[in-house]
Amino acid sequence: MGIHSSKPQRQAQVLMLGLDGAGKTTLLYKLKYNESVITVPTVGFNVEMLQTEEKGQELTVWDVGGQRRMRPHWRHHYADTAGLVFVVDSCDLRRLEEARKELDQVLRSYSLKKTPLVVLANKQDVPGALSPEELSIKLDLKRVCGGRAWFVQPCSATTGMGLEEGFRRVVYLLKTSLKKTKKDIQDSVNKLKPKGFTIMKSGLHCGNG
Ligand SMILES: Nc1nc2c(ncn2[C@@H]2O[C@H](COP(=O)(O)OP(=O)(O)OP(=O)(O)O)[C@@H](O)[C@H]2O)c(=O)[nH]1
Ligand SMILES: [Mg+2]
Repeated sequence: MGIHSSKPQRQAQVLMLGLDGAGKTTLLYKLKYNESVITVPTVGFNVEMLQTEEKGQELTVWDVGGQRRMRPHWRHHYADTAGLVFVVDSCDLRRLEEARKELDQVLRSYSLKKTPLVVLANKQDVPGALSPEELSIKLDLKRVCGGRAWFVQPCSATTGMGLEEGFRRVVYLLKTSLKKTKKDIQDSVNKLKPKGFTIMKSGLHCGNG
């Protein structure tokens, strides 16, 4: 991640959301430049390209501000989103319910119906941080995720722990859901085949008769 190659082959848009203060901007720049930046609350968005080891797969990561007044703008980014990253402050127990509600609302959007989701359980360097298991229960992920592919990755934007793994997981889920889509298409083609042949045969039969 963060290493530029001369030949990017594939590009996917990743939308990174989460409540204000969850650590989105900190983790984006840690991942991109391996630097700990001092952030201010994001008004608007930051966008960065990340190169992955996955055969030139490039991710365009949109980090959209999470303050209350920014949240109505999230939906403007849904249309082209291939993968969703939702960042949670694993220590902010007081606002977990607010995070759950926001995530639930995002995932209800029709444009994101099948979009794979990686939840980044950030700030794991802070004592008392909830584990990924605890977070998935508190966020009610099994229910709010519906049929989509999802994964919870523990991480720390301060130390960098788990960040690359999290985005590798995004790439993996993108590939998997693509495969699934291809498989779905193949399955429907297979289902159609016998009918197609029957129709053709009967057509021929009729025509020849
Ligand atoms: N201890 C610790 N602090 C973190 C971590 N990630 C972010 N922070 C701190 O959390 C605060 C908020 O981080 P930001 O990256 O600005 O949060 P954000 O999600 O971009 O917030 P908005 O732009 O308002 O949506 C900053 O003071 C960061 O230094 C982490 O993993 N561990
Ligand atoms: Mg920010």
